[in-house]
Amino acid sequence: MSLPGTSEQGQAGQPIRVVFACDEGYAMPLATMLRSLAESNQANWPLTVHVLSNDFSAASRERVEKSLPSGSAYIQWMQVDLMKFSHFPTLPHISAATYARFLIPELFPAEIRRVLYLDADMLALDDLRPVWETNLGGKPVGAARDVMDAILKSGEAGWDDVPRVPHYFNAGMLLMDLPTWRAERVSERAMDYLVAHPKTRMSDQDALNVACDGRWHELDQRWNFPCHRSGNLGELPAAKRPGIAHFITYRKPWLAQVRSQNASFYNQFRRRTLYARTMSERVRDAAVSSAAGVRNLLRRLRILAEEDRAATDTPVEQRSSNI
Ligand SMILES: [Mn+2]
Repeated sequence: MSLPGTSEQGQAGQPIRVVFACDEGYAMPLATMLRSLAESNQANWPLTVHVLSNDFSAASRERVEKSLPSGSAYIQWMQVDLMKFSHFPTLPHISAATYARFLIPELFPAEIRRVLYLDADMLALDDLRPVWETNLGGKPVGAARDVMDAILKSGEAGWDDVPRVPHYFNAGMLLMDLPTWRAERVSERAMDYLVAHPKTRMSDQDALNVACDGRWHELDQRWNFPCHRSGNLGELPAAKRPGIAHFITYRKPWLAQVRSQNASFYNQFRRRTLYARTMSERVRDAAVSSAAGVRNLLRRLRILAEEDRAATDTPVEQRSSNI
């Protein structure tokens, strides 16, 4: 039961407040995500957006702001010190900025009770009002299940360094109830986990899953839809499109070398920002993508040839060495 005046009831009609945490190196994906967010949330203009970063130049801030339709959002840039996370693990496609989400509860004043944290490697494709107004049932966070959840439950080998929780969520979209998060010391307990398990596979996401074990509200996966192997979003009928598409793993649709099926879908949004690719960048991307395609083809042909050889060769033990 939620009482009048609690954060649950207080969200109806309240402005949507979104938080991102990213470095300047992610300015283009941030601008593209914000563009998609603004375009799919006209009913919610002006959106309130906070960007937490260690380092984001004035020129890049301006370029991100000018990538949005005028009047669509108010952006507050918040400088955060990520030094205290410098000893925590990162991956090639995950920077220390990922830990900035642990700071969110201490950065906002008491009157702000709820924020929607989002990764910048996403596109918002629908009005966020329904997810924003979700009743969290007194839990500190709402999140959607991660693709890892099914892998862990299947008992597949090779994932021993991911914590075993009953259900495993993706930390790229977190609907945070700040008073409850603070009261349950979620950030502190997540950091304790990282100190005790510095080699945990999914770093901050593992830590948040442990800290929120049994204490997270499950949101529909359409609000954090994993897009690494799911085909071309542009080909989905409108009714099946996710509310928020999340380009998980290293397969980012803006990287020509990964040949993402969503590259052109992503570009529909990117090209309306000040980070639209120039003609020479498009030519370079086409060349990079083609070269990666040829390398893929060669690799597949090599595998086929090896399979063929294995099937027709005499057994290894009967072969004489020719070295
Ligand atoms: Mn992400």
